[in-house]
Amino acid sequence: MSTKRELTAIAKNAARECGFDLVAVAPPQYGEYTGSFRQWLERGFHGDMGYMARNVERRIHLHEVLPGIRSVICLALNYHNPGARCHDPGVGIISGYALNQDYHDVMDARMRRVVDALAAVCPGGRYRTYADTGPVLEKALAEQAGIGWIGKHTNLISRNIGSWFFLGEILTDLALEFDAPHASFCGSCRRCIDACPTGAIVAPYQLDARRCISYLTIEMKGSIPIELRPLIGNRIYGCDDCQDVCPWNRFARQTAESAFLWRGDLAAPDLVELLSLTDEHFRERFRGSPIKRIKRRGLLRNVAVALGNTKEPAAIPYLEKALSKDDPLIRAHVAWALKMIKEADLSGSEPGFLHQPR
Ligand code: B12
Ligand code: SF4
Repeated sequence: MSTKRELTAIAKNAARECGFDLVAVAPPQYGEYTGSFRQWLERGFHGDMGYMARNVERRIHLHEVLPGIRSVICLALNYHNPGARCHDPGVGIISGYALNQDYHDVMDARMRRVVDALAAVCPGGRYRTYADTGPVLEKALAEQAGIGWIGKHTNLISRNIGSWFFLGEILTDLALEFDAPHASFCGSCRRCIDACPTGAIVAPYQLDARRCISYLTIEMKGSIPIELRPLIGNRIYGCDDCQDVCPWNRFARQTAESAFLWRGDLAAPDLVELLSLTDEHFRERFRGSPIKRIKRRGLLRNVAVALGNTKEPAAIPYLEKALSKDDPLIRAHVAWALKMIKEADLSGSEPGFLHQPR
């Protein structure tokens, strides 16, 4: 029979051997975070993410997720690719976390191995794993475990590795040693708030998801609000601006996980080429990538907005072609893009540079 200390060491050693960058243990409760979460929902900041508003009691009471829960093992896996970003307006920007394979699969496989190491010494233990896959407030748990602190942009930041990492948790009924919660090191800095293109960080630590480009380009399935489209620029999947400007990301280093090393064709995808993707090409190109989640329909909607924002008349023939035969959601965004470009052309404003399709 292993002691609490021995079990904690087994879990942490297994996590490090599986390649996790950070590991720490939290008690299974949320304390004051539940109040902030309820307020966020009351203000409607979750928008169309119905899953956040469903089963609220389950999300704030961990024992409803795993009866008898006594500890939460919090894990972080770095996905950073320094210098992978291309700021050319003729290409789309894909957020750094989506430049290769889907992290849900990568995190899950690694967490299973940590569970196996614990189950080898505690076969009767109960375990449940999550990485953006279940009703848990992951950042609140990770802050309490001391993995890092919730920054003003609402992402978790580590003093050692910055904020470019995914979070995962192993909920268990084993009694483990808890780590100390992390203090905040944001100080008076407000760079993330000032850098946000859409003003989504409405106050420090409070994000109105309905304005966040990550929500608009990934989570929201319908029409993107017209007043927000020009602010999206050429971001076609997620957004990293608030983390790009964070001084703590000076300490970020290259990921050691080969599944997250950027795929060359995703670092600077040509907008016109993406606009011509068929369903079959989309499936082939984004197999195993998180981008497959938004389907061709969601991606082409975003690409149309980005093309409209280039204000480039050379895009008109490609957009007109897309207008003639596509899904109503894509057509509506393509029509908006054509309107933007034609209006800009009439007013004589400078177009952005558009790549010719290869
Ligand atoms: C819903 C969701 C979103 C939504 C809403 C984001 C949000 N801030 O809630 C949208 C679609 C916008 C989104 C975007 C992104 N997401 Co997201 N998302 C989630 C999800 C599923 C739930 C988050 C949640 O519970 N929100 C509820 C609100 C209330 O939480 P909150 O804003 O963090 O508020 C808390 C604190 O700010 C605090 N608080 C509130 N007020 C105050 C006031 C004070 C004074 C203080 C001290 C604290 C405080 O209390 C709140 C409750 O805990 C998690 C996975 C999970 N299950 O946890 C991933 C998760 C948070 N996302 C993640 C990522 C990577 C992203 C993006 C970076 C992706 C991208 N590049 O496009 C962006 C970042 C945008 C941003 N600035 O946050 C990672 C974050 C990893 C990290 N290092 O923190 C997570 C943990 C997924 C994972 N397993 O890795 N996401
Ligand atoms: S991800 Fe982009 S849009 Fe969302 S809060 Fe950060 S800077 Fe603003």
